[in-house]
Amino acid sequence: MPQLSVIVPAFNERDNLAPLTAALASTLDGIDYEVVVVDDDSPDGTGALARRLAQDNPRIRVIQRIGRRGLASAVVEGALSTSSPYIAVIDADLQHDERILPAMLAKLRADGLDLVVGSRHTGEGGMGDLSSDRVKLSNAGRRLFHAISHTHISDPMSGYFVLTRGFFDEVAHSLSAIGFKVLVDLLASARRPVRVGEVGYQFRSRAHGDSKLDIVVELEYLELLFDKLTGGWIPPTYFLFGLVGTAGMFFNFVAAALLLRVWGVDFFRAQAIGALLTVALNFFLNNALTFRSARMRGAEIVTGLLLFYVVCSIALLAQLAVASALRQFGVHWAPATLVGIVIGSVWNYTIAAQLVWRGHRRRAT
Ligand SMILES: Nc1nc2c(ncn2[C@@H]2O[C@H](COP(=O)(O)OP(=O)(O)OP(=O)(O)O)[C@@H](O)[C@H]2O)c(=O)[nH]1
Ligand SMILES: [Mg+2]
Repeated sequence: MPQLSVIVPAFNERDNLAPLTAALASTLDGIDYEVVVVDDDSPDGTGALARRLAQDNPRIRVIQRIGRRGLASAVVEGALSTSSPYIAVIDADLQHDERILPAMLAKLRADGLDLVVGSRHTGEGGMGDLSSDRVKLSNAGRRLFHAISHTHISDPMSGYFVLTRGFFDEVAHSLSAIGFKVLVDLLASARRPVRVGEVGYQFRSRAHGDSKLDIVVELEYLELLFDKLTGGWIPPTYFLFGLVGTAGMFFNFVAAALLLRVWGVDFFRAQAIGALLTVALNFFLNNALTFRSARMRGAEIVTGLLLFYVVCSIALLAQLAVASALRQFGVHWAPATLVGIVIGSVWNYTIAAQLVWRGHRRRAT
């Protein structure tokens, strides 16, 4: 049985795999290890190349997921597929300096820690030539992490770390497995103080392939934090649904105002057009963000949009029914309105998730 399983999440990383596995072979000389490449059916053939490499090197294994995407879930499933007492996670694109891996493992064992992070903010560490915008984003992420967790660690945004099987098993069922920030997920899922250590390294720039980091990844980090803060009781997609709905309210107001005051449309029509446009806007935003794992394309969009209009109308009726029923029981207008809004939005979310975007990603647990 290998002592160390090195999990490598890889999407469209064909040109990086051979250099990475060669670098791992030379740095991990003397350690009994295996490499688990977790590929999400990359169009560039990363999975096929990994299998070819595995033919020559029995230390390499491949998991190819079809119809799935996601860095965090790739890492979690890679770790679950192994049995070694130590698990490392390293990016495929050679940005993480593999030469410190033996030192990270040695520290984990010698100091009896749960987890050792490859850090860009300690000792020899550095951000390399990462753009100043990316550094700012990373710093904002760090601050948010420190707002939800008491673990003292200089680089919670790192994707490079080694942990013990025991610690992984302890938190595995509480992981959200959303987005890119697996380390934040692991640390925030622990129900006790985590024993962490850090080893510094210089972040390298990407040699080949494209970054997968985009605005959705940032939103996913907020989703992850929301999931951790609510203890998994409220679906994180509801949080995005709520954000989209709030943005829609502002849009509705501005659209109605423009129609009424600038284009001289009468009051009732301005309300109706504003509301219809807002539902369409909400549909497209939810399709692109909230329910992106079941995103509709092409002709599906037309039926999806029509269905969403029906669902929203029913939600509106439910909202009105609840608010007026409460009013009849003598409840003050403010709580009656608020309860109506909450019932309407929960109803809207639930039916939209079940009916319009069936099969969107749900929590693993
Ligand atoms: N299996 C799998 N791996 C992924 C997915 N998204 C990203 N990865 C891998 O996760 C690692 C980190 O992704 P990157 O795009 O390098 O993100 P980053 O390092 O924050 O951004 P850059 O500095 O621009 O490279 C890489 O090895 C990617 O191939 C995914 O959906 N599935
Ligand atoms: Mg990268």
